[in-house]
Amino acid sequence: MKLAGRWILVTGASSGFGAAAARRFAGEESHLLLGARRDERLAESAAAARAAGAASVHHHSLDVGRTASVEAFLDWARSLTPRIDVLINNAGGAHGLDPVATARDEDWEAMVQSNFLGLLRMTRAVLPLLPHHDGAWILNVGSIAGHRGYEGGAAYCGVKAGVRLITESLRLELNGTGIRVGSIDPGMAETEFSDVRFKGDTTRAAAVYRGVLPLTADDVADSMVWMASRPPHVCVDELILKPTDQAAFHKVHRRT
Ligand code: NDP
Ligand code: 8X3
Repeated sequence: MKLAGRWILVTGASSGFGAAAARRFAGEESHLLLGARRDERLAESAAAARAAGAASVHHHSLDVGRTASVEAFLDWARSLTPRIDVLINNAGGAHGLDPVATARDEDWEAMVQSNFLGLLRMTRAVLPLLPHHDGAWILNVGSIAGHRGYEGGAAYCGVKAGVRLITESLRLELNGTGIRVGSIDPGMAETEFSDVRFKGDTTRAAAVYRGVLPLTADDVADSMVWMASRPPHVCVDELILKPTDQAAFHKVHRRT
C-alpha cells in the first residue's frame, strides 16, 4: 500500500523510535501528526521530518498519561484532517529496574499511565477517525519484555504483556472493519530508553549496550513502514525484532 498522502499519527515522536518513524514515514511522503511532552524536542523531530520530504508535518504537545491532554490533541488533529490512516502507539518506556520488593509507586504508575492506559486512551480517541476498508492501521509498540519476565522488570513486562492482549482484543473487536491491528515488539535498541529507565545515569545506561550491536531506532522505524505498507488484506499481527547479538533478554553476546 502506498503511504504517500496518508495521515500518520505518531505518539512519543520527540526521540527514539517515534522520531525515527517520523523521518521514515516522511520519506514516504506521508502527512504527519506528531505528539510528545517535550515541545522543543518535538519541534526538532518535526523539522527533521520536513527535511525528509513529508507531505506535511504538524506537532502538538501530548501527554498520553492524561485523558484531557489526549482529547485536546485529538481536537487539534481534527482541525487538520478528518481521517487518520495509521496510529502508531509508541509513547512509553521503563522507569527503574528494581525488584518488586523495593520498587516505587511513582515508577509503576508512570509505566502504567504511558505504556498501557495511554495506548488505550489514544486508541479510543483516534478510532472514529480511522477509515474502514481502506488499509488503516493501529500499530502498537510492545517489547520482548511482554513475552518473558525478567528480574526488575515486573511492572514493565506486565504492561508490555498487556499491550499484546490489548492488540489481540482490538483485532477481535475491529474484525470486519478492515482496520488492521498489530504490534512491533523490539528487543534491545539504543535510544533514550535506558537513560529514562536509569533516570539520567548515563554510565549505567551505556553499560546496557556495551560490546553489543543493538538495534537502532531506524531499524525499528523501517519495520513500522514495512508493516504499514502491506496491502490492505495483509495484517502483520506481531513482529518481534531483536539484535542478532540478543538471543533472549538475558542471553546477549558481548564483544568486550
Ligand atoms: P525513548 O525514551 O527514546 O522515547 C520514548 C518516547 O516516548 C519519547 O518521545 C517520550 O517523549 C515519549 N513518552 C514517554 N511518556 C510519554 C507520555 N506520557 N506522553 C507522551 N509521550 C511520552 O525510547 P524508545 O524510542 O526506545 O521507546 C519507544 C517505545 O519503544 C516505548 O514504548 C518503549 O517501551 C518501547 N521499546 C523500547 C525498546 C528499546 O530497547 N529502546 C525495546 C522495546 C520496546 P516525551 O518524554 O517528550 O514525552
Ligand atoms: C525494552 C527491551 O528487553 O530492555 O522494551 O525490556 S528490554
